[in-house]
Amino acid sequence: MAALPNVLLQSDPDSQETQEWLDALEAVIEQEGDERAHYLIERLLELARRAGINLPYSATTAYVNTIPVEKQVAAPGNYEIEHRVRSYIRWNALAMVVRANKDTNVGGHIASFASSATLYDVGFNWFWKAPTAEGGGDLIFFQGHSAPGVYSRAFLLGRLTEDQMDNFRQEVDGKGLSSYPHPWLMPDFWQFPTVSMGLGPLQAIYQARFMKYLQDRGIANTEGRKVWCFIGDGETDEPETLGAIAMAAREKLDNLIFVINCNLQRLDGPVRGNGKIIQELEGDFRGAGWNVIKLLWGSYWDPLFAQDKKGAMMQRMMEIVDGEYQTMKSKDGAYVREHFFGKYPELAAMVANWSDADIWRLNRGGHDPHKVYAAYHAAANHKGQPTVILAKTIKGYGMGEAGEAQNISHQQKKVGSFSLKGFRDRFQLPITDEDLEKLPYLKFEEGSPELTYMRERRMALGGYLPARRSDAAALEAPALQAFEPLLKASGEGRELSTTMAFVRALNIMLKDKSLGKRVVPIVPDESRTFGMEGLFRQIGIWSQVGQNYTPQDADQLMFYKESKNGQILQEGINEAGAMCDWIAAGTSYSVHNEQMLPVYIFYSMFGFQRVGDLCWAAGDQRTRGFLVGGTAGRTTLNGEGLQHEDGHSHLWSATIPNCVSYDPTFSYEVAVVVQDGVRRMVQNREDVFYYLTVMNENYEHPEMPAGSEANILKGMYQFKKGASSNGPRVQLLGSGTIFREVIAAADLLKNDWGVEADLWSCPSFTELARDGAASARHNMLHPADKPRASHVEAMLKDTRGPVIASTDYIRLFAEQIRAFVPRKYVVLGTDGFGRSDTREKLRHFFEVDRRWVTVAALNALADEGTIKREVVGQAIAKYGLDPSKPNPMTV
Ligand SMILES: Cc1ncc(C[n+]2csc(CCOP(=O)(O)OP(=O)(O)O)c2C)c(N)n1
Ligand SMILES: [Mg+2]
Repeated sequence: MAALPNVLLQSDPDSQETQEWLDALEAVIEQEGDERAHYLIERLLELARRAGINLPYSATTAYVNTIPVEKQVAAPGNYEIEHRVRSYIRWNALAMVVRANKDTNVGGHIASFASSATLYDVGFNWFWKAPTAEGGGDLIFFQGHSAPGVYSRAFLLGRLTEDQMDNFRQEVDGKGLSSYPHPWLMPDFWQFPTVSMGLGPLQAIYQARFMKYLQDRGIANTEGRKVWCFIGDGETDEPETLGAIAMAAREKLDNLIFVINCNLQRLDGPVRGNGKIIQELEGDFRGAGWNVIKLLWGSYWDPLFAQDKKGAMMQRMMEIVDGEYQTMKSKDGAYVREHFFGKYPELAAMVANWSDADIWRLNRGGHDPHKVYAAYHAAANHKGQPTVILAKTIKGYGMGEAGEAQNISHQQKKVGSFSLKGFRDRFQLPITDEDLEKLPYLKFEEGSPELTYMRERRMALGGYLPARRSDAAALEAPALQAFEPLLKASGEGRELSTTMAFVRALNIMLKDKSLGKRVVPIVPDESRTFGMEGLFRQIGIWSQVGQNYTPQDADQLMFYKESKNGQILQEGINEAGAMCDWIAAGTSYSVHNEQMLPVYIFYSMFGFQRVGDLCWAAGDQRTRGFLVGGTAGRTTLNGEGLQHEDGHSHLWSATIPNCVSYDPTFSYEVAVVVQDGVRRMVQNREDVFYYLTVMNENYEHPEMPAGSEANILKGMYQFKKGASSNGPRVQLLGSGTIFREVIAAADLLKNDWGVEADLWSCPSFTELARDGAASARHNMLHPADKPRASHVEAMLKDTRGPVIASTDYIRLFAEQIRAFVPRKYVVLGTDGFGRSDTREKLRHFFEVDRRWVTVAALNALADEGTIKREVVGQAIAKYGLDPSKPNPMTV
């Protein structure tokens, strides 16, 4: 498509007429105000469009500040003091990184915070409320690489010691400061882990919306509280950063402010060297429905704009691409004179009497506290839309030759003495030449105007930030008896799936007096898949606007009910968003001082595998709640095939240290695990979360073997003991629906081969493995003590015969316990790509069904020498297994 003509760049055939129109508009703006002017322009556009004039949509505006000087709200406060404070903060942030790297090689970043110091300072001084008895305070997502700046401020305020500052990134001995925001490592300080780029902004949106949910449901008053999210311009390349911005606008999240630090650089080089990141983002956000505030130029430019009657300077600003803007800031005033002003005579004339130093002083918006204040003020008071502030800054501001606006800025963690001197002089720091090399931390004395000012500002805003709370009141968990229907046998001919069992458990929780209101069911458009549609009517789907239509199924008992105080978060086909809902609800005990219990049920294949990094962030953030992988297992989902059949989510979940996972077979296992999860999370307030896989295969459920609760939770209990005999014997292990094949294999072994089997249900190979590893570690470190037996050993020690496990997951899942099995151990699993077929055929294909378990058991007995090898061949023949069957791994 040919480029559309840019009418503004065409020569003006009738400049007098143009001027008349402009004058008329100017007069309207002056006399009747913005709204009237807006109205008139809209009417003109409407007329033009009706007349068939092609007016291409433009979501971008000129490359200038959105807030004109005359509309700038004046910053209160004492500029000089704030500047001195900020200069100290800048210095300490630099010093802590350089000092940490003198003796160790632990890294750290100087340039990111150097570019955003003012953006943070204005927020800390004037906008960000800390939680108090009256209100929960604002939520701040700090850019991970700017952590040194946040520590530096905390140090000046006496919240951190010099010793801690010197242990930046040295976390192991327990007195260091974490490299990035990590609630796990600094639980009283950081709220949100942000350094996996893109996850901060995505989570910020859902945190903002969850605040509205809490408000609508009458659980917490979140009115007036804001979410401020700091983002790197390079970080906007992440699909997660921009992926949910349309939702933020649709939901009118005016409690959400994105501050994008547009220093034009990422790690390797420019973000959009040949374009303009700010213009691109302006279009993206405005198009999505956000209020966009561009903060490009600092106050020193204002007099030049006032002279720029014909728009030549604006034109020049638009012509230049980011790569060039970056280069200019790595040079000097003379270079800017030549390359920026030199292009047009009228521009050159504007600065003809200026020195190069004057030109160099022309600042960018994000470094001007007055303009930053005005932008924040506008953002904080904007109604009906989220706001994004696009702040133009310089990466490595103040680093001079050591890394100001250079492509190496991001990685620079050493600063030579020449640059240190430059930094000191630029920020007028009281450090002598001799002391410079020692990189002393600067502090304001007790009683000094600066320290007093800093403290007063924070006290006016409720206290220090960042700060993380963790003392929300405990809730009482329902007793196991509350889940009684699930503990009993389902009854002859009454079949149900573990999914149905879980939904019943959920219903029991929802009806619980203390817990019910706190449960947050979350679904990404899969309620019907899991038979949860009954909940729509029962507790409603939350919507800020209620239900402005008659649902198609209004005449049905279980109609699709949206409501303002609905409880379900129906996220649409959006697993990442649903995961963020879950994190927001699961961290509410800290963020809002209100315990909630999120239960997010998803298609297990689209869980950990799809949003694994968010699951990791959830662990870091100490999220509490249930993740439920429905239609789990490689062979249990009838049909669907390769991209749906999960044979490995339990390996993902096992990688997260505070994730407790189970693969239950029977409804009583579900009940025991759920009850204990609730008890641990909301009653004991342990920072763990649960992952349960549930299946949609219907079968009868037996009654819980008496007294098995504790062992179910440990991950292994005796389901049934074989008859006592002196003949060959095996131990059969299994989990999930495949445990039923294992039970059937015990019958085949007995009836066809005279082999007795003891049956062990293993609801959690992962918990078993963790316990085994902990016992082994203990024993190694306490050689003189009586060795501690792992649970697996304790269960199997008085038994006889080889141990065979079969599951619906890949072998590694059950392999986890190999080291703790006291005898020969054989594992069957579903390694290979899934595919669609009947359960029976798939279980045969993956070699995990009763016949394969039987053959594997016989083979293990033959290996032991307990039975003759030929029995194995007889079994293969008897069960019709084809020895030349291809390996499922390869087909
Ligand atoms: C998901 C992810 N990918 C890569 C990185 C490595 N990384 C750290 S900072 C950075 C560049 C950041 O650039 P920008 O977002 O512009 O932030 P700035 O430091 O310029 O403010 C990269 C690639 C990361 N932290 N997370
Ligand atoms: Mg950047």
